[in-house]
Amino acid sequence: MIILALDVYERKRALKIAEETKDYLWAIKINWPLILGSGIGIIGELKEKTGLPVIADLKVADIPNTNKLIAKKVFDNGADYIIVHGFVGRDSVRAVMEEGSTIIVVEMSHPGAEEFMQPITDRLIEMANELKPFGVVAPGTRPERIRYIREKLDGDIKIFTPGIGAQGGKAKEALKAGADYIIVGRAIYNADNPREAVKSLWGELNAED
Ligand code: 3DU
Repeated sequence: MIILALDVYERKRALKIAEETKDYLWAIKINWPLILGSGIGIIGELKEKTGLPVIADLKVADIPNTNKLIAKKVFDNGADYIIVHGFVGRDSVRAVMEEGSTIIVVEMSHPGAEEFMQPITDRLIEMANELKPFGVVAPGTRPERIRYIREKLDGDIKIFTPGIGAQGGKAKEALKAGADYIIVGRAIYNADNPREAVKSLWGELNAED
């Protein structure tokens, strides 16, 4: 249930951290920093090295045709899931879903998300319930919002929560509030020993209360 947000630029560093941490991960999430730094081929390399699913967190937010072109390229390169913004509307989201397994952002974890996103979260949840993506992204920094989103969201849609660790969110609280997967970046990849960092988080999550 732990997903590593592998936000480094360098291919070698990314592959090393992925290999060191893979035993404790459900998937690896990559974002623009790694794709811009190492190229789209990093998806296949990560999959080959770790055997884990790769989530392409590109937060695609464009017109349907451009969204589709981006999603197709990402899935052709081996990604298992893609993350898309919902606020661009159903047609743009559908265009991505036609290409492969999709995760829709319904609320972000940073303070600024309260400005424009939180006011439309209800409508994004409604859209998710209608389109039935694999999952949604909810803020790991706000357990009360995870609980709220879990209540309104169809039971078979998974909840992914970034914001754990460096942004202040607590893994156990997020899971208790209804998250299915927690996303952790800096707290693992910037640790002196990423393997120990993820192992200790895994141990904490699997310990009896
Ligand atoms: O803060 P961290 O270093 O643990 O990284 C969090 C990752 O999750 C990072 O890739 C960021 O772009 C992504 N993310 C959020 O942090 C918050 C969101 O609402 C959505 C994605």
